[in-house]
Parts: sequence; structure tokens; C-alpha cells
Amino acid sequence: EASVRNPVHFHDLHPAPADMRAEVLAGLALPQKRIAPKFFYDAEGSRLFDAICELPEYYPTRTEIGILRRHGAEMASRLGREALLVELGSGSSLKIRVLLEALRPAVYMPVDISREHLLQSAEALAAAFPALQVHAVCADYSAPFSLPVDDHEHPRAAFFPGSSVGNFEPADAERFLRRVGELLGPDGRLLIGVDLVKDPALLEAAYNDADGVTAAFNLNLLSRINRELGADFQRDAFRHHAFFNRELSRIEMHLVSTRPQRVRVAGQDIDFRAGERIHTECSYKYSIDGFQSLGRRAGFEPDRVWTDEDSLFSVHCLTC
Ligand code: AVI
Repeated sequence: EASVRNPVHFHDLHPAPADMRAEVLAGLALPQKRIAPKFFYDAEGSRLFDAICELPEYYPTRTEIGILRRHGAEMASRLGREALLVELGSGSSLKIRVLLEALRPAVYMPVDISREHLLQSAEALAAAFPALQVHAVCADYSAPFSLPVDDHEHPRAAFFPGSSVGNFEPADAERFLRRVGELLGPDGRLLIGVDLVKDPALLEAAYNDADGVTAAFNLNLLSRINRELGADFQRDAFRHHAFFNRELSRIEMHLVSTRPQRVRVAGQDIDFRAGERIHTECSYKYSIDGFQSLGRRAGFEPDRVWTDEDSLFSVHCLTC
């Protein structure tokens, strides 16, 4: 079997599972109710997110892959070959495939909190790239952790695609990037995908697709809470709402209560006014300069940036 020919080295850092009950109840007790976007990703939410990435309106995924394909060789020369390449939140490890031929890292180290998915994806990748050393790390990349290797014999690089950095508040993004810099050490390189500010109509279409997949993704949060916390949210008494907030340069996603209602969540009553919202996600959009400033504040220097012809999306190389 292929996985025997190129076995995956597995490092389980035992990430603490989120206390979903406490976090959801605390968020629903706030004057502006909110639930963190990390709770979108149960099995159904992950499936819906993959479907979003294929939507005609959701330009980020295919645009970023196009940039990686087109400029992979140049990216490789900026990152340095024979590197220890860490991918943060590697999921299905699909995007890295585009870069592996050009990059030829000494070690590929996918980091993800979802143990089973990480193992399956790492094994599939190891089978497809028999010469690649794969060290899979089960960890929560949004919390501090250290790499389970102590040598600095290889130059270190990190890959953080998908504009996931946009789902952090800017202050949290800065703290996160600072930690990535510490993980990489002196002369480390970060290759990071960042969605760009653009015509609000294009942005809003990407989060309000015609088939309602994004709406289903947002509303799935209520089904998950019903199932996992014992709640009685009625999905059809809430609707998906997504818009671009220009002042804060972010897409906001909300679930809007269509009528006054009382919902039972994990043994507690939560009241909603008609039109009251639960804020479920922010997706910050940056200018190239704006993101480079954020990188500088986090201790990086901008090295190179690549975009597509329509300036929809950017991929930055930053150095420590
Ligand atoms: C994962 N993240 C970068 C996506 C985004 O665009 O902010 C999540 C998403 N939310 C709605 N559609 C996609």
C-alpha cells in the first residue's frame, strides 16, 4: 500500500476541544449576540464550505489557485527549496499540491485541529508524492504551539492560504502572525493568501450565492447547536444576511430572527426580537498596502506579492 511506502509521521499535540456550550451561551448573552465562525465546521459545515469554494460567485478559491499555478516557480525561489514547509489549517491539503512540484520542500508539515481529516489528507498526499516526507501535526493553530521538531537544519516556511487570516479581527490577526513569526524563527518565510477590497457588489455576491449554499452554511450553525447542545432553534425562523461593511472593510454574516421568539439552548431561554441578529462571521478584506502594514506590525517584512489580472486576490511572501 502507498501509505506503507511513504508513511506519514503523526504528531498529536492534543488540542483542547472548544467548550462549545460555554462559548455559545456566552455569545448569546451579549447585547449584540454572536457565535464564533469556528463553529461552522462540523461535518456538514465542512461539506458546505467545500461546495462554496466551487461556486461561480465565490471567486477567492479559484483565483488563489490560479495565482499559485501561475507564479509557483517564483514563489519557490522566494521561499527557498529544501525547506520545512508548515501549512496552517491544512484541511484537505489540496492547494499545496499546486506548489509541491515547484517547491520541493524537504518536509511538508500540515497542521490541523481535525485529527481524522488531517490523517486522511496527509496519507493521500504522501501516496501522491512518494518522495515527500510528511509530518502531520494535530494542533489548534489559533493557539500557541511549537513545531514537534527542534532542528533548524532546513529553512522554515509557512503556507496559510484561503484568506483565513481575514476571519480574525485585525488585532488578533496581528497576534497570530507574530506567533507564526516565532514558529518560523529568523529568516523564516510566510506565504499567505489575502482577499482584496473590491467592488462591494462582487464581494456581496460571493457571500449571497444564487443557490443559497452560503445561506445553508450559515444556517447549519443552528442545526449543529440543536444537535450538539440540545437546542430548539427553528431554522425557518432565521434568515441568512451578509453585507460589506465599508467602514470596517469586512463582510459580515448574520442570522436574522424573522419574528419575536424564545429559543431553548442548553437549558437556557434565549429571547429574540423580530429582526434581531446573531453575528456569525467577519471576513476582512485588505488592500495590498493595508496587509503589508499588518505584516510589519507583526514583525514581518514584505518580500513579494502576486495578484490576478483583476486584482481580486493577493498572495504575499513575507520574511521574518
Ligand atoms: C474560510 N474563510 C476564509 C471563508 C471566508 O470567505 O471568509 C469562510 C466563508 N464564509 C462564507 N463563505 C466562505
